[in-house]
Amino acid sequence: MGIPEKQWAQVIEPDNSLVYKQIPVPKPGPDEVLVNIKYSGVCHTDLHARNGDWPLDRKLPLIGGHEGAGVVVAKGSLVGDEVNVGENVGVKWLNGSCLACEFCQKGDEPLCAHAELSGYTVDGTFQQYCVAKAAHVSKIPKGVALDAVAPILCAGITVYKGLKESGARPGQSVAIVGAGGGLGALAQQYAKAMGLRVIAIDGGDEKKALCEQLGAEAYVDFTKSKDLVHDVQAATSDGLGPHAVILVAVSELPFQQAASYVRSRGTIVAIGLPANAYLKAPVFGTVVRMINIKGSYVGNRQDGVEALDFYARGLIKCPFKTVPLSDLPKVYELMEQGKIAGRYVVEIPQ
Ligand code: 8ID
Ligand code: ZN
Ligand code: ZN
Repeated sequence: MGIPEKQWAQVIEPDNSLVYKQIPVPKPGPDEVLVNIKYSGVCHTDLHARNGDWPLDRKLPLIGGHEGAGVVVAKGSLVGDEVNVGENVGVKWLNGSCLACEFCQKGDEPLCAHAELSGYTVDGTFQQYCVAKAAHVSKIPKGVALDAVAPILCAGITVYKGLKESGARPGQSVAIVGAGGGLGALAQQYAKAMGLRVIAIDGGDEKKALCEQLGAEAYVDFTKSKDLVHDVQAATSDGLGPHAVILVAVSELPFQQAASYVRSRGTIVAIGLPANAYLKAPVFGTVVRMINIKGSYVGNRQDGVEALDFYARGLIKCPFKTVPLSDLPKVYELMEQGKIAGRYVVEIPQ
């Protein structure tokens, strides 16, 4: 089947409006592949990119999307046998990096100063044909369904990395803040697969039902709790609070609360990126309780391999809803209202 000249895409215009239209199919450069995207997850980062609310310049006009699962249909002259036409691959947030700086050499390529970001600094996966650096696409094992695996490519890798960064050990407890959202739902599944005990924090009964289905041992509703710090600590078996806190909410308040309920010597991992927000913790309590506060940003290529391997082994089961690419504005609307339990995946027309 030939590669067409034109394709459908959701384009963010310079005035931030989203227009579904036909555009030319891009051509891969020498070190790139062209991927026929079949499905793409919709991450809250895509909404930040649409709204332009981060202190980081975006390409405009821009095609968003960075949880793309599809098939390689062409590759550049410098791409060897590591990726071949016909193989299933994932296009992630990290579209490419220099591979030569200290961070890249040490496997910290998300920190590369020359990193290209899918759906942010380069066009992403809300189009039929997407270009990505061959070195950075994730191989998707044959037999893995491309719709269900799509959310792993950002949400899955990111929370898996964040859980590793937390240092929490099997048998210990982890609070997941924003547990009913896209990252949070997957964080619960990875945490369980890693032998951790989950306290889910989110709002509303739909998210409560989802968290219980995903295996959380406790659910704290931030919209109903009169004393969130007490309720989170009380949810641990000895009342001393969770060993780790994974912050994947998109509001500032939980980033200010976590230091009050985390266990002494515990670790708070900030992953969510609410606009204009600050982390806050009392110096006294942080010192005398030896609290560790850190950030975690997506994952490197090996984190991707490992997160996909957990998935391929059937350890990560997460519900998702599928809608056509043309319905992307509706997904953003629901996301803005905090009404999405789990993830939406858009089906790309073929
Ligand atoms: O590498 C990274 N650090 C990375 C990677 C991918 C995504 C960071 N992110 C960022 C996104 O840009 C976004 O800011 O993580 C954040 C979460 O992305 P998401 O999971 O895709 O968003 P969502 O599906 O909308 O879920 C957010 C959840 O937070 C809950 C909401 O109810 C929703 O379920 N929430 C909010 I808003 N306030 C809360 C609160 N006070 C809360 N949950 C608990 N307490
Ligand atoms: Zn993302
Ligand atoms: Zn680099």
